[in-house]
Amino acid sequence: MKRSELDPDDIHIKHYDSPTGGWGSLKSLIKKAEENGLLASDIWAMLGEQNKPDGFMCVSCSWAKPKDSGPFEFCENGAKATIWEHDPKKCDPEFFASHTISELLEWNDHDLEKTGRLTAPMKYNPASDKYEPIEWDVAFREIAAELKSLNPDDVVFYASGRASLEASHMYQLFARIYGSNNLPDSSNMCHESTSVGLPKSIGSPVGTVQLEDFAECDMIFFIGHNVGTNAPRMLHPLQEARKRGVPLVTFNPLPERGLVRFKNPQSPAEMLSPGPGTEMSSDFVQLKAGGDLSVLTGICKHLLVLEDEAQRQGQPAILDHAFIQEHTSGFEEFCAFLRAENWNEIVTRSGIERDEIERIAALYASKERVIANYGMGLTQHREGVENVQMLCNMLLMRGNIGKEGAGISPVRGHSNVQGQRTVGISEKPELVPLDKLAAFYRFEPPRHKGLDTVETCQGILDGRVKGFVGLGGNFSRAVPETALVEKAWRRMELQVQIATKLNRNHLLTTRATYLLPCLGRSERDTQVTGDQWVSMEDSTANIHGSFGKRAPASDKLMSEPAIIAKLALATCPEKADVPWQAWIDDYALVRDAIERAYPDDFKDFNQRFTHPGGFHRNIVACKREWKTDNGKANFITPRNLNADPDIQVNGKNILTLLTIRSNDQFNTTIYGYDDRLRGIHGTRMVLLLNANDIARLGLKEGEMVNLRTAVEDGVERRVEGLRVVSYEIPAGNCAGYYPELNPLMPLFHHSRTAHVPAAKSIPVHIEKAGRQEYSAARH
Ligand SMILES: Nc1nc2c(c(=O)[nH]1)N[C@H]1C(S)=C(S)[C@@H](COP(=O)(O)OP(=O)(O)OC[C@H]3O[C@@H](n4cnc5c(=O)[nH]c(N)nc54)[C@H](O)[C@@H]3O)O[C@H]1N2
Ligand SMILES: Nc1nc2c(c(=O)[nH]1)N[C@H]1C(S)=C(S)[C@@H](COP(=O)(O)OP(=O)(O)OC[C@H]3O[C@@H](n4cnc5c(=O)[nH]c(N)nc54)[C@H](O)[C@@H]3O)O[C@H]1N2
Ligand SMILES: [Mo]
Repeated sequence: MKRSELDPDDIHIKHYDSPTGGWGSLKSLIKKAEENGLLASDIWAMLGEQNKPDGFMCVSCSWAKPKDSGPFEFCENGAKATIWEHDPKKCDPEFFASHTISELLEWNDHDLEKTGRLTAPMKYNPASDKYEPIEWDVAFREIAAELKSLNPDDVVFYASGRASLEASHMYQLFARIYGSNNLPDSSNMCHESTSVGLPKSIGSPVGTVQLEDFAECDMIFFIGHNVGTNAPRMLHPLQEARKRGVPLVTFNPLPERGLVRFKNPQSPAEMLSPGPGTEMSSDFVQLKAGGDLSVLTGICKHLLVLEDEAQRQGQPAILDHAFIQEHTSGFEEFCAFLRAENWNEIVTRSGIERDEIERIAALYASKERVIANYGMGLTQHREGVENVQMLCNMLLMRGNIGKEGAGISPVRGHSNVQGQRTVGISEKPELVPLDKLAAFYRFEPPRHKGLDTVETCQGILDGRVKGFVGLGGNFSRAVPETALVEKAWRRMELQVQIATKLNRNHLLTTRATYLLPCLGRSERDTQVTGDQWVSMEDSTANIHGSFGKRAPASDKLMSEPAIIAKLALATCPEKADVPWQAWIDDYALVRDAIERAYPDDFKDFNQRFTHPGGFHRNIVACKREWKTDNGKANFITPRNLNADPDIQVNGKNILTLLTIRSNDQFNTTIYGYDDRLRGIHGTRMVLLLNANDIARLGLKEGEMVNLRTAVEDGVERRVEGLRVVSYEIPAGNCAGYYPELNPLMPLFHHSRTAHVPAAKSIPVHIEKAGRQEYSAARH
């Protein structure tokens, strides 16, 4: 088998103006299933189990699962993820016997994962340059010996956000007993800006909105999230709100289809009606990337003007004075900042006119119960934390936190990324109940801060990090500075990857490299006490049970909890008193352990987690109790409106690149080469540009260009071979796909305080294939 070459004749770009969902969604799904060799009857049986109280929780996004589910509770992309996991093809020892790693390194991401499910534990043999089978017990013994030969501080235990609460709690305990707090997870590249920003604002690292609030709200903000692709089930509550006439105000540089029109593929009435579907955004604010801080400041600034006017005219107040007085701190300083900011700067930085911002502010001022949702467009900036806190400020001004139908709603990524942090996967020891763990299991956990994702990359580049254990994910492909990280990766001593499918990270072999295949979530997990349940936490802090019923892809697979426990038993059984074997036998005991460590959040865990709709963690900000240092919700004043100090637009030929996901991928997992909702087919190597920029730079649609990072630090970062596509994107911005464009992201280009890579604002130059730089001056 050779890696597939894309046929240039298959590439076509055309405007897509149908609704999200609808027949396009069903067609895309059926095509995907057929490509994977699945029968229609299998698919429907499997999808009927998805997101049900007695079935498995979707492996795609983390959006809330309703109590009263219909016969099918899935979306196009959740179904794709399930189909992808349920791949009848096998990436088995025979496959590895016939391909060297050097050869596989030439394959692309799509083709690597398309080889199918990993079926047996493998170890890399440098002599043959191949992965070769190894017995589980031998693998555990050898990995333990390797781990023991390393300094625990030099080993990183990464988690990608998918593993269950049970596996995650066991994983962090194993790492800490071994002696390491190096527990970064994908959240470090994602919503860490939320986890760092919200606790200072409202004393909670997670949002305050629940599914029921959508039925009560009278206005919705939707900021920097591509819901039609990345959390499509969320379109249902949004659509219901729209049908009630609730305004939905979107901030996004791209006119994402899901935020324009939607037809519910699970509603026969809608599918059969010829209409264009529901209009999703009532107001689409197509701001420049990084312009959110400015628009939000403008809205807040105008609220003060409206308040002054209301007072002058003896009208009801615009601000919620009682709430501000009783519950908040920092309002005076924040007002002084708002009054001092000038409109010219707000308009220039956001690209949005003052009267438009004032109109949105007036709309907001007229509503009583407002929800603000947001995603990567807000968090993946140098000032991502400030962005999140500014959104909080706006909500606090009108008391929109801690009341029904209102609140802040970070839309998380991976299906259990929020839960992993809840049960102890964190490099920040102050967030973990270490004293309790020490007392329960009689060991001394390390107390110093561990490495986060950016620091791990730095450690790999410096040669300080010597071992990497991955609980899922494709770390080297997802991080910034990919080219340098990949090169340095091979200098490590040890790599252990627990995974379901082969990816590029697995091919970056280190001195000792092990690939441990695990069960997927939809698969039956049988242990001595019977088939096991696991659990996860969704974006709205509800905990759900998940029960896999499908036959495992291979009888050699082990579950994630079992792999972790066996690693712990082989590596450091003497260092602590943990009933690892009993935990493998019965995961209910792990849930008891979680409840013991986190009694407030997990009260009666085993009794409650299989209830329809799950149970809500005890998020006290929802009740207006603030677990902040001063016991108040805080207005936090940003330093200035510059969302990105690396973007010095000192020449017109520097553009701001935002890296985005297509409708045919799950992070680094590439399902295919079509981005139906953006009208791009047959290729991912595109650069979306404003028509005026194309003309200004003397480019032509369809022309091939290269991108080079516009940062002068002695490192050359370049991605070649991108096709110019004219797109409705603000002038000065351009967009292309992650992970292909990750080599352009400098490692230092991240949120100052949360260290989230600033993937939505990378300064770039466009070059012609001959490496001649394009500048406005020359053309
Ligand atoms: N099918 C599918 N589902 C997924 C994933 C997937 O890859 N595929 N990934 C999962 C994960 S881990 C995550 S974190 C989420 C990601 O889901 P999203 O948060 O939607 O992330 P992105 O796809 O990166 O898109 C970010 C959106 O922000 C916009 N944007 C970019 N820059 C700015 C800006 O400066 N301001 C504003 N206001 N908007 C901006 C982009 O145009 C885009 O619409 O989805 C999860 N769900
Ligand atoms: N430029 C740019 N970079 C980004 C982003 C961006 O928007 N732009 N987004 C960032 C974000 S939000 C995130 S979350 C990260 C994602 O980074 P990661 O979480 O590291 O990457 P994924 O692509 O989700 O990981 C896919 C792999 O997980 C494994 N896997 C799948 N299912 C399972 C399972 O059930 N168990 C186990 N053990 N393994 C499994 C498979 O082997 C698969 O190849 O990327 C970040 N990087
Ligand atoms: Mo994410």
